[in-house]
Amino acid sequence: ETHAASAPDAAAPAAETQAIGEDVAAIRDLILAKLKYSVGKSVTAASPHDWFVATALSVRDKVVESWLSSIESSKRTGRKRVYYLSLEFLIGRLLIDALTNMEMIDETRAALAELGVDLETLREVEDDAALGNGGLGRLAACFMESMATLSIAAYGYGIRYDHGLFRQRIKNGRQLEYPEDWLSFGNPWEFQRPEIVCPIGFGGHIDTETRPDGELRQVWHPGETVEALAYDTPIPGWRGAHINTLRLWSARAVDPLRLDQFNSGDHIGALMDRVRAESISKVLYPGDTTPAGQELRLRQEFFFASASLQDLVRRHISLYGDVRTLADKAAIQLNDTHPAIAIAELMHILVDLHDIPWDEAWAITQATFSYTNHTLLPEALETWPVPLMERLLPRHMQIIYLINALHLAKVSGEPDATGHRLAALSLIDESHGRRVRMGHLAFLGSHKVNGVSQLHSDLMKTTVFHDLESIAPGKITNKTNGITFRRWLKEANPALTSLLMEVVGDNLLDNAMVLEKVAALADDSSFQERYAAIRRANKMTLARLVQQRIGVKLNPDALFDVHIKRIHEYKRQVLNILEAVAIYEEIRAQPFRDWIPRVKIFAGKAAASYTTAKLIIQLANDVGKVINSDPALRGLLKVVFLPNYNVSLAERIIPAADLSEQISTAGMEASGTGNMKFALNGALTIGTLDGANVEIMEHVGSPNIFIFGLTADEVEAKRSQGINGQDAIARSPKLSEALESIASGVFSPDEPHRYRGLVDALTYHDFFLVTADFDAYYNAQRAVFRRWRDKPAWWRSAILNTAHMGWFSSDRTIAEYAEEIWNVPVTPPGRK
Ligand code: NTF
Repeated sequence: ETHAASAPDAAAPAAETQAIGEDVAAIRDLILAKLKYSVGKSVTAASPHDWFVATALSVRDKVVESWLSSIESSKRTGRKRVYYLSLEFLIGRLLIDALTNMEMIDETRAALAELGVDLETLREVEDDAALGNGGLGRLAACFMESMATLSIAAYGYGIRYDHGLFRQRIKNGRQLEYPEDWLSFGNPWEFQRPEIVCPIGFGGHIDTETRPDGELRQVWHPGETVEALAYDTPIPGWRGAHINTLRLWSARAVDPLRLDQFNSGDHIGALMDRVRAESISKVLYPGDTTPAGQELRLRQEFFFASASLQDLVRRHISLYGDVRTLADKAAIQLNDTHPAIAIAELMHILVDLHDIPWDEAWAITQATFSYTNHTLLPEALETWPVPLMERLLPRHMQIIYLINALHLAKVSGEPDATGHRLAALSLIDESHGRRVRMGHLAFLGSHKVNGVSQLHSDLMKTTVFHDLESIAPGKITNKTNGITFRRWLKEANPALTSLLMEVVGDNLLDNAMVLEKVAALADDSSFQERYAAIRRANKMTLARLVQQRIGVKLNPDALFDVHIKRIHEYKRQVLNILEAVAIYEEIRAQPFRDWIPRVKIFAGKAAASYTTAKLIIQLANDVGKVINSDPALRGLLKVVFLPNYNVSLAERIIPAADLSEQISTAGMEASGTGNMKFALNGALTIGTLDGANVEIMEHVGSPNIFIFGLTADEVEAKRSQGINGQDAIARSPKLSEALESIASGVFSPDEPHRYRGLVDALTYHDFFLVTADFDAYYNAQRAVFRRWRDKPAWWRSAILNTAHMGWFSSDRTIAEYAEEIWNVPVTPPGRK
């Protein structure tokens, strides 16, 4: 019933205006009703937050309408469901997202305007749902949106943390962590489901019983039980045709308090069980440097894996009556190893609770599960101490032993089954205490295992999963990551989206591949001008935000060189800072050369316990402080660190970036997804041949990306010769000067030796090969400058980046998972 804007008959535009007018009035009235009856405020008393809630509730009504019919239709058609298990969903804000996908944004903006309320103000008062750390969690959020867009009947399962990722403040250049409190004003998007509660056991003992048929059965009697309570958030796909559910579990005690204890005067002791139970869903990623922290993390993993498995098995049985058909009707995707204990939990459910014979249960399990690996970093590969598992999950530990025994029995018959090989294949790592390898468990319990870029998937086969791959050739596949264009193009950069739609048509968000049409305009000077004007406006907006937040004034005509992501040594923020220092010294030496004004923008959080990463944050801030206040630079170089990086800040920064820093040590960044967001929005990338950068280069063309540095193979070869940086430093005067000034306290006059250790590490033990890549990086930056001076050439490259990024839509990624891993159909969006 939509009226095509291009309809040839003259009556159409009038009819459309009228329809929109009616919509606007209806939306306005609905918002007013929500404000009054749900928020309980009058128009005169309402705060921006009240208006936000009223608006959210009004769009939520439309979402729910479509949600209920999606659920009904999945039931009716008996469709296979996808369950995405993830300890992280880094969602960000939802208001603009819901309005966009329900195609209500213009009408709602107009309705609010009639009420004297600005939608942009409401956008800003929503707290980010920051239930994730970085790329892995954000990927889960993009995937939820794309699964709904493609009408896949999917559920996301995770934890409803009371406190998401910490809030970062910078004081005297240093990171401080504060608790984040996203629920303090309530959450208008979620529905509590008090009737959906799963008991979660821990500890206790196991009895052996004899079943009526004479077989033995293991019965687990947990020593402690907590409850998982469901909260559902509807996730609308593009155009609102299909809505999925994100079901997050909150932990609570079976008994809210011990009344006898309370009445006898022990008011705090009476709440102990409750505090212990609730601590499970209290915070995202509790510090795991202590044994108590490690135990809590394992409790979180089992808590949500068990609740999710109980829930989906219950659903399957109520629909189909027989748990043995589970794999036909359910695909469970493990987002990294965090939910891998679900494999043992499903075996427990099938074998212990449903009396399914072991071999059949194992076949069902393998056919149901698949696993995505997101990192090869050894410190991130999860292992759990056997004694901890035995204490916390005694039955699951038994099951893991049995899986391992059968697995090793199968391979020990092979001719090459040396002790060394069996040790590498075992689920139990015996090399430093006995530990359960969760990656091995995830691999064995799955029918498919995937990496997140071609390079990463290839490296999986030659490194951590080398031995397992040899006994299951073909199990490892690649699914290169993607991003949702609804959020990262339309919502973050509406002006650019409109321009692109003028060229490619308004189905851009239905089929991102139509972006290719933009390539024909890469050299068109009037198109370049419009493209550049939009980007300049975005830079002005960001400049205002920077001024507000940290009081530094930016020149919007400077090159915005942006490095935003978690702070980690392998991501090499230090390499970027070193280049800033080198340029700083050069400008001071020759202040009147034709320098290009440039702003280096950093943002990102360091794990609270990661000392070196925190020192890197301090270095960026210290360097910025000196550079930004040096009058000799005449504003030619600025270095800023924006505090509290999160999804909503990324939505502001990315559309304003000219240069995207993707400079990890090759072989270490599994994929990257920020790299895709930047290139789509028209930033050029300076990067190594790492992760998805390789595929971005293949798509945008090597002239339109600045690739430098050692390749993954060269990194490996170089490391095997030693990682001393002295030679590289000696060969590069710029590098040695930059290091020398940092080490001598030029940027830390209050504590001259602050960075001595950091510089020593680079000099003598440069594992991330910063020194080895410095000159190549420096030269790549000079190539960037040459391109920047030639504006038509720059804009040509930027436009070609945008034009060729369609393949990196998460719709493409999800369609691949659906076809090659889950075996479920997809329905592309489009006008009904
Ligand atoms: C991250 N992994 C990788 O570091 C990124 O390269 C990748 O883009 C994302 O996953 C999404 O696949 C993690 O966050 C973790 F936790 F695995 F280290």
